[in-house]
Amino acid sequence: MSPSPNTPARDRLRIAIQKSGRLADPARALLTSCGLSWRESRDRLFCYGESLPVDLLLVRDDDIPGLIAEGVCDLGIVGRNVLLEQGYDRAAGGSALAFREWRALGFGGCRLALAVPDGWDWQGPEQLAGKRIATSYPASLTRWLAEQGIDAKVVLLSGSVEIAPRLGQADAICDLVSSGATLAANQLKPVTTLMESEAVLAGPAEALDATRGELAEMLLRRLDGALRIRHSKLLLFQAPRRVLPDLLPLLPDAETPTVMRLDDGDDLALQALCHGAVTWQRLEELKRAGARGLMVLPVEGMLA
Ligand code: PRT
Ligand code: ZN
Repeated sequence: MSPSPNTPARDRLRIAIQKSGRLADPARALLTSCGLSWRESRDRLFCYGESLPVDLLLVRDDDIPGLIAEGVCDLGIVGRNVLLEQGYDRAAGGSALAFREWRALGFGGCRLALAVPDGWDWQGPEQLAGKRIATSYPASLTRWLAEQGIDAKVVLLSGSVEIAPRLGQADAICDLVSSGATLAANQLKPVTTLMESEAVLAGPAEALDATRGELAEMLLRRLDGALRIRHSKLLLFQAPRRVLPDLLPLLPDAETPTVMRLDDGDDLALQALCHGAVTWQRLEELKRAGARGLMVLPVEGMLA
């Protein structure tokens, strides 16, 4: 949905993130790593961007898709589970999809799973026919049940879904799981995954206007760089040219290394950006294969 014609054009980008909760700190840290900084307002609901015209709105995660749909915010960081749930809900109500996932962000990982009491001899989804399933994700569950061709009753609960079977409110549940400890503590076992989730950058389904579109593109470029180097290290070392065929297989996660010749001899200086863990064991393997002067450096930023 476009903002109403009476809304004055905004030339600052506005990003909604969770005010408090699991995604609040990592979302802010990620945006900070993209070079954003803010002057905090006293109520801490709105943070004015200082380094760039990019402001933050601190809200409940459930409000983020709607804020994007209404054009109040341009982007948001929210769990895919929330974004899809609200998308399915809007689709079921006949609304066009006004928001979509722009990037997966690699934190806040969890899954929306169906869980049944430990004592169930789980044979498959058809066992759910005629049963009551408690969930805070009715649209996702309803859609999945329809795909499976199962007629079950969806019991909507806003919280404490895990205790519903013990309270006799439901026969099974559909809820978010990460470690599985909460399910186990409630004598439940996960049997099927409906959706894999993580924090995502959400944005409007349609393009932003020119000014905010350019800001969003710049942010995406920085974000892609930040995500790419999140677990990366720069590896510097020297080696005789003849051992290269032994060294390169030890760097399967590295981008094509930069190779420089040292003097006129056979010696090379190499630098490789490794996207996996550069452990002591790996350094020792490289040394055994003929590398020397191995140095591992953190990577602060990257712009492709
Ligand atoms: O106040 P607000 O509405 O903003 O926050 P909220 O309470 O709705 O959300 P919050 O902060 O709990 O979670 C935000 C997002 O984190 C979710 O939408 C998911 O995308 C993501 N996330 C990742 C999780 C979990 N992991 C998770 N484990 N959200 C909830 N849980 C619950 C899970 O359902 C279980 O009850 O945490 C409990 C512990 O999980 P186990 O499996 O480790 O025991
Ligand atoms: Zn919430």
